[in-house]
Amino acid sequence: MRGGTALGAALLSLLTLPAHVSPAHASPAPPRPAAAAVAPPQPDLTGLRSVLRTATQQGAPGAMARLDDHGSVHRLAVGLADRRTQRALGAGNRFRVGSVTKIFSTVVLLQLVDEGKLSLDAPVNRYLPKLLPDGRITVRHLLSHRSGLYDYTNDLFASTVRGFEAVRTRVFTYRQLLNRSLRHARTTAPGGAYSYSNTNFVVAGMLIEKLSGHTVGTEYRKRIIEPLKLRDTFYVHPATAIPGLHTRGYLTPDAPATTLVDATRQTVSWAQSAGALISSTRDLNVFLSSVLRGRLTSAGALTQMRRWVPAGTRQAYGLGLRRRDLSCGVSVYGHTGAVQGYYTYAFTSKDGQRSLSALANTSNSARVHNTMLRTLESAFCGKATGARRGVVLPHERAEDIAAATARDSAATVRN
Ligand code: HEL
Repeated sequence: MRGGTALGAALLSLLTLPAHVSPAHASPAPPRPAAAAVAPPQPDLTGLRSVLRTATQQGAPGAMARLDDHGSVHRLAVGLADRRTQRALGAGNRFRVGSVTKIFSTVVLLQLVDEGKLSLDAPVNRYLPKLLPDGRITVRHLLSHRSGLYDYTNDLFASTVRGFEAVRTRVFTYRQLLNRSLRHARTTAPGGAYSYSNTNFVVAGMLIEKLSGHTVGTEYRKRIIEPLKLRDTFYVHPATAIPGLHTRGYLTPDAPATTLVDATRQTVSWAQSAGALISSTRDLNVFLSSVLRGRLTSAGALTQMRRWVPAGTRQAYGLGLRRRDLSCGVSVYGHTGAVQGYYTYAFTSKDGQRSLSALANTSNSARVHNTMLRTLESAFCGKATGARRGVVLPHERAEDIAAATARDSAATVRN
């Protein structure tokens, strides 16, 4: 860690401290010591390129990554952006980022906390009267996936291609999405164990719109996209096209050896504030580095964002933020995203000085997903990665409903 830079970032966050800073609230889990303090070894760019190539051999038409490391930039891209025209994937191509959107929604809400318009530990129903059937569910429960609200996408995408085609051009209201969740019993009591659910971030979107009086798209733009000069980041819902130069996205069907489905055009209305943003590896690196350096929220809000609850093997979840603990002892902070045709990986170091965003332009492939996770090992563990030292990295069970249907190493390349 570079003391001077960290001090500078801390001073900057103090200078930009909004008028209303929320007090620290009771933590759902004790602060985590040790591993987060390990400085990352040198990145392994050869290893990174090889991971991307492997992803393309496993069925992704293309894969790319961008590493921003203390001011140095490395861009890597292999394979195709468009299978029909055979256009090569370029490192600057835009794409759908899926649940990385959850960090944007969280930042907006934390800014509203900083402005005194929202309290993390207040019941959601205080701001949206009678919305939820359990008045004990708080804003913090939503953002840490501990509300117990059932994930309606489990039902929507039980059958991958059929489910996708049924929603591709649909436009949902938040209320319609929430109603789909409320047909089911809650998965935990409010404040119980982590249980990932898109429903939480649909309600987060409702809160943003209620408290700000604007659409989430307007709030992302005013509060994040414009201040950070993110030129590739768009919320176009319910439009179906990705603006400008982008990679197409190819959904892997459940049935083995069937043709990839071009899923590029869709409303992503089934996700909205839970996952409908478009961005680029550059913008995601700028954004995440800014979040972790405290440039978008008060220091107090960032502390809240990094209060962790256990969330699976070598993982924890804060507020809209994942922490992944890598094989070399380094922890990284960001989010993964899975939206039809696109797998996104966007993580940064504790000090925000090294950021890696990567994309494979396919989804619903456990094999490609597990390969792409290794981009983090190459970027933050370098040659010291546990895989190279013979440590077996856990083959990750995809956390979404893809887990139920995902094919593993028997998955085939489809042409
Ligand atoms: S799932 C996740 C990832 N998140 C969640 C969200 C997102 N994406 C979704 O909820 C989409 C689910 C369907 C995706 C689809 C595919 O792979 O294209 N799969 C199926 O239809 C399977 N039947 C937890 C992985 C995250 O990392 O946060 O993004």
